Amino acid sequence: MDKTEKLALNTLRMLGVDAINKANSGHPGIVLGAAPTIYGLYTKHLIVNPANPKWINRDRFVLSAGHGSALLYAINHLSRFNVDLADLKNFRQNGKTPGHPEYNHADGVDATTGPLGQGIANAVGMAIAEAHLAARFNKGRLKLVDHYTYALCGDGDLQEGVAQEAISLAGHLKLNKLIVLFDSNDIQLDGPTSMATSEDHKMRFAAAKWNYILVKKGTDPYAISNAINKAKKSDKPTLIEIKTIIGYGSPLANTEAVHGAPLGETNRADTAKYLGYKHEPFDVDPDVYAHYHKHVYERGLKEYEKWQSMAETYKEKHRPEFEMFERFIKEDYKLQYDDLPTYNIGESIATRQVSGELIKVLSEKYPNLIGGSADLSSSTKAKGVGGDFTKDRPEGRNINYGVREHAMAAINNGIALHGGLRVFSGGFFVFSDYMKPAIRLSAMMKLPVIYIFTHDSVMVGEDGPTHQPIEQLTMLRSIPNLTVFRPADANETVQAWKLAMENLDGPTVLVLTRQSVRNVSAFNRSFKRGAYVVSKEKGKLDGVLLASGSEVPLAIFAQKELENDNIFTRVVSMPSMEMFDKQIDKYKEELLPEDAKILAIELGSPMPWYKYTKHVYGLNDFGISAPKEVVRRELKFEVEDIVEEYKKI
Ligand SMILES: Cc1ncc(C[n+]2csc(CCOP(=O)(O)OP(=O)(O)O)c2C)c(N)n1
Ligand SMILES: [Mg+2]
Repeated sequence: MDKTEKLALNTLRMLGVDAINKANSGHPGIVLGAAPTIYGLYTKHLIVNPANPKWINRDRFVLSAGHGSALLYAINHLSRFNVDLADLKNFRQNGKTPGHPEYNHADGVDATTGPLGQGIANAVGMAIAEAHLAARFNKGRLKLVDHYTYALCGDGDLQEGVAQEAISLAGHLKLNKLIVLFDSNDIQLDGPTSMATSEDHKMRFAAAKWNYILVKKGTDPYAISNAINKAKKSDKPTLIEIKTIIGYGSPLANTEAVHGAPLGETNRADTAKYLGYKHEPFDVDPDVYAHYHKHVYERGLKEYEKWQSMAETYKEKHRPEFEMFERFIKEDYKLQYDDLPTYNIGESIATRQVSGELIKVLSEKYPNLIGGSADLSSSTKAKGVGGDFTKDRPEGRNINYGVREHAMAAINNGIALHGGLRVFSGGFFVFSDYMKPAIRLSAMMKLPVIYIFTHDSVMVGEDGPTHQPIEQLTMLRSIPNLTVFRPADANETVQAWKLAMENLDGPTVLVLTRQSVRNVSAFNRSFKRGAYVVSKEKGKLDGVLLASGSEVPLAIFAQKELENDNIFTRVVSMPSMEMFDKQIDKYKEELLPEDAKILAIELGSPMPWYKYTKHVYGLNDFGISAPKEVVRRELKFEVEDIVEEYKKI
């Protein structure tokens, strides 16, 4: 490395260290150790355009080891993304540079990371999106989509289960444009990795059908760059294990003490001395800016301009395809109710079945809709159209995630982050527990992903309590910015799917039945308000039966029984608490009058309903393994039980 290169690399290190010192909080170990990796990647490989940071064909970079945020902000500053010195000085202080990288704060952050392991799966999702879009749109040498996806991970990322799920699928799918850089320093938060693992990474990745490359000298950006060159030639995804020293150059190097505590003044001074770095904190040499400008900014800009002129040619030669591509990117689709099927009142059908039929219809309207299930598509009916997405047929729109729920959710976050595609997943509702960490991140990142969960209550029956959800609705309804629908019947399912497709500001969950339910609703303009009167009182209002999902038809039967005793109730269907909670008070009060008796009914934990009423009929225990009719009887969810409960009030 020449003098400027050395200074550029050390500036990257020290900007991170100084931001952490100023904040008196952060993780300098990875900054000092992995800076050569990031330097090698950004100055010699990564193709980005900081002036157009969302350019669809940019290379993606996911900092899976999110605790290295200071390193990402430092390189993004030097690369002229919209992170200025003031933002670096304001690290972790409620601004553009949060403690862990957050999507949609500063540019140049392709994913919110920090929960270890997730980022690797996000990167797998991005690589899937790239492969799929490339197969759908590229024409010979005219390649609208043709980029790499990189991730930087640490020891901790690779210890997480979600990473292994994603690694396994990536190897199977031969996602050869995925390159994971492993900051292998043999130290983690509590001490040496040897306290917790003896894994052989080479054998592990070989077993998953990955290409594996070892870089022994992790201080040498050229060695790292060469490894990336080799990785680009592989027909498999590549793990580059880069041996590094945590806290390189500092007196605390190679110890866990440097993982997550600021260096402080003295150690900063010693580190600078070791590195031969003479600049004060946040004083960047003009040569360093010029260096990054040339090797990241201008190099990227050139590629961007090449892509643009290629895209012009593409547009001339293949106008319909180009227009379709633009619609994919802009998510420029509109749906009318006339486009969707309707179901007759009185018919019985499982809502999962309705959802399966809708996916086929919606896939016509939305040619960018892709997704699949975690080995349950025959049960969940959540199956993409156009055949399977495979290594030989990446244009297929059905993804077989395997029994990998957690990675399925995290991969779908990656697909959504990539842009250009709408994505859904399917699984058993009870196993939403396996996906919670990734669902939380889709909500935090406001990603418009769709989660289909079927087998939504103890009415699953014989499979028993392990497969019978109880507390899952409570869990999901407590996640901010997540919209949960539990439609009552076929027509509500159609309306929920429509709103899910129209929700571009966050994830939507559809909670569907395994068993047939009687269709009791017609299209209702108030459905989108989250709750509405599905069956009016036939006389002077005595009270309200408030329910969701399969308990709505049940409530309507109870309403009829009560009428025989001249007790007139109103049945309110509440498919979505989140939507209802956003309504104006007047609507809420009209629907659920303050002085009315309200009985909420749901086959699940009663907890979420107490904000609407103190009378809740739910389940406070696990279910039982028995035919669903027996379960209903044993758990007292027959019509007469509801009637009796209401009369008690
Ligand atoms: C899911 C999850 N669990 C725990 C943590 C807390 N945590 C952050 S970094 C870290 C250690 C990671 O070790 P490694 O990846 O080797 O990073 P290094 O110490 O080398 O920087 C832990 C436990 C986390 N961020 N995410
Ligand atoms: Mg480590």
